[in-house]
Amino acid sequence: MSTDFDAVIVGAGFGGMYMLHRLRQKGFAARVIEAGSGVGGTWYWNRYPGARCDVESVQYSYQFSAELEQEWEWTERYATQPEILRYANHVADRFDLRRDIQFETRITSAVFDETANVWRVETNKGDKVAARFVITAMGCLSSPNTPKIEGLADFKGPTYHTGNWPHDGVAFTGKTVGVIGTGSSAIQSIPIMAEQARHLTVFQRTANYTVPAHNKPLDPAYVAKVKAHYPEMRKRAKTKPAGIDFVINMASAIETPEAERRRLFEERWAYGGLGFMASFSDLLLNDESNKTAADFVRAKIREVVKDPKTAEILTPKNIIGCKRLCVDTGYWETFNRPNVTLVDISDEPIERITAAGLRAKGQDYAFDCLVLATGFDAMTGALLKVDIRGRGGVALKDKWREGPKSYLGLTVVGFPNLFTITGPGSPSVLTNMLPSIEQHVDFIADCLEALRARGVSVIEPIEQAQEAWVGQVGNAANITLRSTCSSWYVGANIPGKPRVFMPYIGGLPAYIAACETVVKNDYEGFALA
Ligand code: NA7
Repeated sequence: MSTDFDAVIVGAGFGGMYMLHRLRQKGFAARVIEAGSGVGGTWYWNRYPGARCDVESVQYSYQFSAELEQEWEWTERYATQPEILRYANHVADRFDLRRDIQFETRITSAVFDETANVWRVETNKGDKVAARFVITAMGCLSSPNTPKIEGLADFKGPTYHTGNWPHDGVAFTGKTVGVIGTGSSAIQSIPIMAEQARHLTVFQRTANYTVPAHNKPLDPAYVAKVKAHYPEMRKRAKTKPAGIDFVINMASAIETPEAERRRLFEERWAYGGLGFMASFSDLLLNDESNKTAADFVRAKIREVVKDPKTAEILTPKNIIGCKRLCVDTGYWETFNRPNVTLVDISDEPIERITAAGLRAKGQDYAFDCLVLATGFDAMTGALLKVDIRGRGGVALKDKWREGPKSYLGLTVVGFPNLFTITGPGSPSVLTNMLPSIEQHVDFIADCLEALRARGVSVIEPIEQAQEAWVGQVGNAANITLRSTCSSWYVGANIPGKPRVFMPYIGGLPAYIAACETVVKNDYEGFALA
């Protein structure tokens, strides 16, 4: 049966762009379908003030092309959203990707035709495309979560979601603003919105931990050094669980004498960034060790925030690093400003949104603009918005009713020739996304090449292999404290979503080794036909 393309790739973020490039290199015909009008995925949509990557720019970048690494100049330790988007556009131009990307088009359905062994893909623009493979590159945090708060449509002012921000920006100057949420997006945007707005009211359901970024312009001498040693740095990063090249102190927090422990925390705090959680190796393994880090950060909040009552509300009660740790610039300091009010809504949900603002705990709050910094239906949200049907017409959303199950986070039983880049069951959001994406893309491209060489047209995981992998993902999650709190990692932010720890927490090196073993053993765990 002839097809329009060997592969349809869904999404033109970093995953989709590199997938297209690799497939072209191997002589496959591919079409990328992208909802936005440009490339960049996460960095195309998340344009809220202060949006930045919390992995350092020299590490959050592609490594497949040495020329690209050498020619691109990052300007700050943590790149801003506009800079990352410029980078994505540069990559698209440099590798001439746009001619195979269909923009402003959403895939509505992908149905596997078992008689012809092809995927039949339909879009909201009326396209009907047949392809041997469907490869999703839809991002893990790309389906914004708009909470079902009563009266949301009644608000008379503009409502913005951080994950789908207006492209022309928003002028808050002279305005009063209400923000719901205190996750990473809020923590990055609140300090900037507070500088612009006449008054900012922050509605906090759960206090969050954040570590200072200590962002700064990159020193040209440092950049030159990185450029001279990129391959070594990338190689080292792949030996680290998070795929980020920072030093992990292998000592136990609780077994380290208090003065020394404090010195090490202070050192990491002064350096800034996510490496704080690598101060000791057991911070996410036992409560007592975790408490040493949590208490350290709690004390920092009390040092910074002048009003003791506000400091108390801002102080997280849960485990540090259980919800994703945030990285900030001036977050807690912002609550010392006279034009910022913090409202604790931890004990009672917001009653309703009103025409003038919102009502919480029996009190009315008025503001001109409402910002929903309420996160995403993570990891499965974007995938399940598409009507994906495998063998027997079974829908993926039914197959995953009890939570996502996959083989290697890449493939699903009953869904032949479907690959999910950074899908649930892969390290993805627990790692530096760029190397994780590249590893997935390389795996898929090599797999398609191997299938073509053997004249195989259908690949599908075997139930037993999938079950074993799901077991491994679950066992890894059970060892850490990370699976114990109500985070988006377990789907707890979306009412009704099954509680399953979705990413693989065994670390990037173990994951890469598992994939390599599968390939070495002739695509072990897959049925090839
Ligand atoms: P997050 O981290 O999911 O944060 C969402 C925030 O919104 C969080 O504080 C939530 O409180 C809050 N929220 C969500 N729904 C409600 C309702 N109904 N009422 C009050 N508060 C609510 O999303 P972000 O966009 O900040 O960050 C996502 C990731 O992007 C981040 O981890 C980085 O990887 C980059 P909760 O904590 O659920 O009580």
